[in-house]
Amino acid sequence: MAPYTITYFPVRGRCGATRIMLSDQGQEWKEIVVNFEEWMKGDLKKTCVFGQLPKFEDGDLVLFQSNAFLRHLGRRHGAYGKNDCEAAHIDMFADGVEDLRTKYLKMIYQEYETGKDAYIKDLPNHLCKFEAVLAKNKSGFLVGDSISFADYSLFEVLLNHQVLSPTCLDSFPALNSFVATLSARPKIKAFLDSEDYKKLPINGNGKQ
Ligand code: 0HH
Repeated sequence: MAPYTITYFPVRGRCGATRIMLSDQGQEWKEIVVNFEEWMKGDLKKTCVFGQLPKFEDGDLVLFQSNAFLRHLGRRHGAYGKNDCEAAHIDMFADGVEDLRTKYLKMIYQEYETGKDAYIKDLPNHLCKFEAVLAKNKSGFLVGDSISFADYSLFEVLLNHQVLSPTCLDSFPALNSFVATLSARPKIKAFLDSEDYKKLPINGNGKQ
């Protein structure tokens, strides 16, 4: 039986990075898909610690907050650095990715029509920070010489941005290479090619 369960709406949304990480780590998981009508009944919402999905279960452990899922999986599967200093840097970069994700989601859900062009124009100012980190570290990962949950999170955010603006990584060789390398990891490639991945929209409002 799969040890992990994701309960979420039928979107990639805030579970995109978790699913990519689980795939790459060779893990199986069960999906419980919650549709709009079911959610609006309100019963499930009442059981969610912050009144929101996604929910992640690892046996008896029940988690909310998608970045907590990534951190938990990082600890479980050796993707949280080799020591406390690496872990601290991984946290730092994961929070940097979260800042970019939050800006992206605000644009997608609140100001797509009015703010998309300005968002894309400003994007290099955010991407250049991650470019500098990857160019400096040289291992192909954000921290140390092995993959961490922050890498999966950055990768997934970059995939979404390439849908928003297909040329957005063109002037960032390290980011381009990062996306190419992670996309080619066999288990990630198989997941990205799967119907399970392709059938889900990135966001819940049809914007991308
Ligand atoms: N910080 C949290 C995390 O990272 C944020 C969770 C969150 O925003 O886990 N949850 C939203 C859904 S994510 C939520 O529960 C956006 C996907 C939208 C998909 C369509 C939703 C259709 C059903 C209403 N939102 C519902 C709510 O707050 O009542």
